[in-house]
Amino acid sequence: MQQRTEHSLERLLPPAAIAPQRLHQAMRYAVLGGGKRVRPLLCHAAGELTGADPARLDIAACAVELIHVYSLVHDDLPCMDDDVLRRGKPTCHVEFDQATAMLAGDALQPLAFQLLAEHSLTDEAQQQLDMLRLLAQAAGSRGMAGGQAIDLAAVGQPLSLAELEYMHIRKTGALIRAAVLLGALCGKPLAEAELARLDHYAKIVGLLFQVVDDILDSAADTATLGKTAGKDAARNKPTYVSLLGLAGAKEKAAELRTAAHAALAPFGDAARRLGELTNFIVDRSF
Ligand code: GRG
Repeated sequence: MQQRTEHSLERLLPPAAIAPQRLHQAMRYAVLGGGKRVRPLLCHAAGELTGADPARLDIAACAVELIHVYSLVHDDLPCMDDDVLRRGKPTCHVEFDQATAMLAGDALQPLAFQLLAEHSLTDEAQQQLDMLRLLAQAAGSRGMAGGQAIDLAAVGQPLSLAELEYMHIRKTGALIRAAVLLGALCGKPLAEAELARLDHYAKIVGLLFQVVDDILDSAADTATLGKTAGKDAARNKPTYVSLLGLAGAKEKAAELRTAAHAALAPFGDAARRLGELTNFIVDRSF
């Protein structure tokens, strides 16, 4: 499935030979050939739940991934996290230059919405509008961008667990939630209670992803992560590990895994892929 996403992204990104070449090269450099593609995988798995057409899911999955990559490119800039390594290769502004990296992120973001607007992704027109709104909200000031603002303001500040959670629900969780919901919306409409249950799962898995990311950042090395390890501790950034300890963070991840599976249980076998992905996310850290 990662291969499938890679091919779709390759096809949907502007060709490097078309002007402005350097900008298109930077966009392709940032997006292609790396990353775990967790969000596209979640999108496809959620689409399985509602019987969605995989070709439609490809588009929704790529839209979410483009927003994710834009956030990584901007996050790595010197004015934010100032990092030189991402997905095992030099960050976009190191490989190109800061202005090009900024523009690459700026161009990836609207491309995501263009994809959602110009492809038919569901038989229900209202569901397609819901998808556009959900992705916009997830990326915006009350979602990922807002979470990033809270994160930047928190460096060196003692945060409580509740405050840390508030930040991560937005910074990382919002887009992961959008990946799940967009995938589900590509298929047959879910009953209100089912959609609420899937949304509950999506919120849990978003948080779970961040707890695991904190565990990995504290425990794995740079070569394994493909990005600079131990940065959170070095910058005195609050994390689940700094607040709960490594064992406490692992316990939290285990609790969230159980809650995620409980949310999926009533869907039965239709949610099997989502269950497997939940385990994949957690098992990266154990
Ligand atoms: C610049 C608006 C703006 C937002 C940036 C998500 C984010 C906000 C920054 C990324 C920094 C970071 C390391 C966040 C922790 C969790 C996270 C999103 C990790 C990266 O996602 P993965 O592990 O990366 O899915 P790959 O490379 O596998 O796609």
